[in-house]
Amino acid sequence: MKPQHSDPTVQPVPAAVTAAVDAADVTLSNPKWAVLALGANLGNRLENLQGAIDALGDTPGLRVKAVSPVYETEPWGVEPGTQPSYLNAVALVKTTLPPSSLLERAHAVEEAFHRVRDERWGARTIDVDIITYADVVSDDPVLTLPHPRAHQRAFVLAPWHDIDPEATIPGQGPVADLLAAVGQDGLTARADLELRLPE
Ligand code: A4P
Ligand code: MG
Repeated sequence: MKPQHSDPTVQPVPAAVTAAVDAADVTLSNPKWAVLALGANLGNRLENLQGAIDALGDTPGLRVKAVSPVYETEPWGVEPGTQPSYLNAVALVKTTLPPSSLLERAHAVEEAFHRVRDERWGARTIDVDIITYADVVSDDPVLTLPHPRAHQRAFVLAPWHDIDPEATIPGQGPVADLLAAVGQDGLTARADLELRLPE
């Protein structure tokens, strides 16, 4: 069953978004694994995360294969007390979309949730970042792979480790080691909240 979006900041993904991605659905010969990090600290945060996962699952050429537990996390990169806390999670996807189309799709999903970009690291209804795409390494600022800050962030590493304990970040090392190095301060596992795979 699709989530009921009772919060005014949560909107169903318009058909136009899916249609726009159809045009960009350039297929590769074989699907690749990608790791997506999701974060929300405005509106109904859990519904926003679930809605984004469902919208990603509706993408031609993309299957959501695993969804992590949910963590409540202190905002990173801002003055303490100036932003609501986040809910963060990680999704493992398999996709025939090339990286640029996957980023386009991530942005379309963010826009469908009325995300407003007014300041860097500002509060947001939903953020969808690409953490890794196969073993691609790129320093292109439009799409930096792996995500340049993922290895420093417990709110990415902890949920990722939960669903793939053997994962590694190309150029950085095993997620388990990176998580041990950064620690889990500011993170609370929310066992009372659960995200579902798209139907
Ligand atoms: N971009 C480059 N590489 C990537 C990538 N691998 N994935 C570009 C996604 N986007 C990538 O992102 C800015 C630009 O980064 C995009 O135009 C894209 O082309 P954005 O989503 O518009 O803005 P942002 O997310 O505010 O900026 P940034 O620098 O990506 O922020 P971060 O690093 O993602 O941090 N605290 C907690 N507890 N939990 C969070 O989820 N998130 C942030 C955002 C800050 N603090 C947080 C959390
Ligand atoms: Mg982002």
